[in-house]
Amino acid sequence: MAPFNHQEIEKKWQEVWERNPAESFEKKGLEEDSLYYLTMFPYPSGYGLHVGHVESYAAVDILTRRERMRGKNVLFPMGFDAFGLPAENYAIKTGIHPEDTTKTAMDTFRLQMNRLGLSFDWSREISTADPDYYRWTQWLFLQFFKNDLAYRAESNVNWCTSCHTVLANEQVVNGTCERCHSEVIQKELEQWFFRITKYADRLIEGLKKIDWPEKITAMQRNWIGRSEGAAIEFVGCKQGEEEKEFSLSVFTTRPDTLFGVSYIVLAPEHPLVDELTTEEHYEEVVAYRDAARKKSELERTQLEKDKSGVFIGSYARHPLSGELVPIWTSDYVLVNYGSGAVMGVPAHDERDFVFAKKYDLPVKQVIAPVATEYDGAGAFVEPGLLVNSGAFDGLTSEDAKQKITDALEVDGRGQREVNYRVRDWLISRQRYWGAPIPIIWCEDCGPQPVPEEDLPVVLPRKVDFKPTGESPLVSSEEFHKDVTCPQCGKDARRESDTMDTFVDSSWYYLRFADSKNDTEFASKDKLKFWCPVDLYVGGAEHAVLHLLYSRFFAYALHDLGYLDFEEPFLKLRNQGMILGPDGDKMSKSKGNVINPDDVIAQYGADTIRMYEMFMGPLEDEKPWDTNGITGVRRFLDRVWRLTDLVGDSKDGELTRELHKTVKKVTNDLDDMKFNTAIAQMMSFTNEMSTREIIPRDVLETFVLVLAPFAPHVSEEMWQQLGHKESVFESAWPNYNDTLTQDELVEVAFQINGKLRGSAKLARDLSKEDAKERAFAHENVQKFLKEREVIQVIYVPGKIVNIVAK
Ligand code: ANZ
Ligand code: ZN
Repeated sequence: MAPFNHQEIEKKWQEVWERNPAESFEKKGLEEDSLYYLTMFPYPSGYGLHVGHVESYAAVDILTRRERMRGKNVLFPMGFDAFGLPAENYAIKTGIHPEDTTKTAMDTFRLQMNRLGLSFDWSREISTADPDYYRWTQWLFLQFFKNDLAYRAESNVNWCTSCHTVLANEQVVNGTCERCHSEVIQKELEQWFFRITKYADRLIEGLKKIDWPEKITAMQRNWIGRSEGAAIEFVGCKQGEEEKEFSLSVFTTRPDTLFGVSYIVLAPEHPLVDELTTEEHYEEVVAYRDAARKKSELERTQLEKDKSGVFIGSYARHPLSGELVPIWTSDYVLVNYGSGAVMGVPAHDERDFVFAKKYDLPVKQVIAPVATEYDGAGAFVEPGLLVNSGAFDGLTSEDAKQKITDALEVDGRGQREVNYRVRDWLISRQRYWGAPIPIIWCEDCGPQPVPEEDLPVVLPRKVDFKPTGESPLVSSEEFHKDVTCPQCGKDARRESDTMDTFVDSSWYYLRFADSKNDTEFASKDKLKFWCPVDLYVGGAEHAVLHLLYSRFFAYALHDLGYLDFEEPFLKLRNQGMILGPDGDKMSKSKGNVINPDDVIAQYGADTIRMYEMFMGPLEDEKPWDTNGITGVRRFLDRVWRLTDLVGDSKDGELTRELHKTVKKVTNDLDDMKFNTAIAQMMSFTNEMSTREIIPRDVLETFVLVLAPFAPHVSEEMWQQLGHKESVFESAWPNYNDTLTQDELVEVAFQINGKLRGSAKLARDLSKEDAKERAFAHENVQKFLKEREVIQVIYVPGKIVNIVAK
């Protein structure tokens, strides 16, 4: 029998599946029988699909097809995250409109996905750049606006010097732009924000309810960064001709160290710097502040970075001891965290220690280690017992935190406070290719929401793309200026910023539930039927962007009464990165990029699907291996040739192996262990290949198990085996558990070569288990007594020999 012609059979079956999507893939079902499986929808880049996309799509397609064979009704949709900067930057360079490049790219992606035999439900396809979609993105913005979850504020924002737009904190990576890696500077600008901070606590709490990789939940927890502590009021005293006092609040997570304060630091931008700087120090302070403004947040806060600062001439009075400590300004204190002021405790904080050593400030120990002694060589940052702290001496750090805060609270010199690292989400962008923010600016009435019946606010096609720092939409007279105030009817201007594309992707999974609805973003019934998502698969790079924003959206929409759940993605798994054959990250410049189209053309869709699942655990990083690809193709060829060997016969051993295989694949798929499931199928195929005749039922059952992995070959074999219906119309096979048990054999237990007992054990029992059985044997225990065991030799299926002194 010739090797199968993948081009021929793939084309044949993809056409059939496309013609009968409902019959092939969608079964009617009850809500309890319905699952929602999702992979992160792609940005349709001009480069087309890469092997990393294939990895997550193939994995979820396999699970989807398997669940459908189990009678489940699985929603497995696909669409495009179509707005975004690459298409706009390309337009600036070439003049080709983003709408056109995006459309071409989406056509390519769709074609490539179909060539992989992915069973997406294309009837629900969405594109976030489609007015039918962004109409609802805008509508959601308006709900947030009306409920005080979207607001406009002036603040110090991240500005990318090359993209000419503001960025959310989540898009600044090591002080550079997440997209183009250019420098990010701070600018004082008025922008639109979503009030994600309102949900900080619930977004932390909710992490306990979902089945996500620990790494991702930890990243979200850190990003939200909840800190419990106290705001403590010092009194800033300005001396001179005119004595003045100011209340100076610091935020600390360590109120137990209050008696160790030897100075106060204000952020350079703190308003009290102006009030408290004495004339003598004025020039130096202003120069310092100007220098600080040019640094990025990362430069300012990194532990390793040299600390700098200047004394501003005034002193602060300690709330409990009444002592006066000098006030400094330093850029290691950030203005927008806590109160922008810190109490310096050099003995117990590393940054403060470095600062105090540099400027010769006192180091006062107030916490003693429980077991060791403080040597003064660095900061002792652990909790311990209080010393040099007056009435609080002897308390543990934990107790002292409470007692000291209580003492401060009595007369209002401090109170408990929780701070969060996360900032509100800055969502306005001064760019073209995004959803317009549906707001109209009126000189008299201020920002007015566009009436819902006027949605969508359509992105005009004709604009000047050149980035100027202002949105390109300003260049469209018709869009920007031909507009009246919905409130008073006066001439007005339309908001020209567009939304961060992460707004589009924060709710797309909801639209899939009801993607054609033109009266609601999705109907309550459909949302209830399909959502939340049961399984979500995508890259780990979205840990704090998309995955945090989507959770915020779901919580907010839940509270506004649109959703009956809070968590959008019940189970999350990340696929690991596929590296080039050289073990490096794939990149055009290194020339190590594998194009899935080439692999499909040469080896077939079934081969690339199975190979990528066989490379290793889904979540691992793994290099491409061309030998591996040919190995998988050879395996499929071998399976294919088995059709010739089918006959009427019985084969007890093969049947037993078959049941083992069904069991292993079933359980491995439940655990998403694709590689070990495939390894079992391979070893079973080797076993079948040794036979002259293979019982028909054995091969048929095997084809059913193989089908989700290699749908084309399986469908073709199924037809050759005489079936009229699609293999995917058949039920996933059951296994007989007693048949999967290993055969038991008599194993001898020896001590120094003398027989002391025996037991019936599985032929391939592990050494650990076999040892355990031997040591548990009564007679072995009797002869072993207190003797020292030197070695245990195990020959599976034969003996366990204990060597003892
Ligand atoms: C005194 C102290 C003593 C502190 C000690 C720590 C250890 P997290 O966990 O990040 O919330 N801090 C407060 N506001 C700050 C700001 N705007 N910029 C830089 N640092 C700031 O850290 C809270 C701690 O960071 C606070 O507790 C404060 O230093 C500092 F043994 O206060 B601590
Ligand atoms: Zn008006």
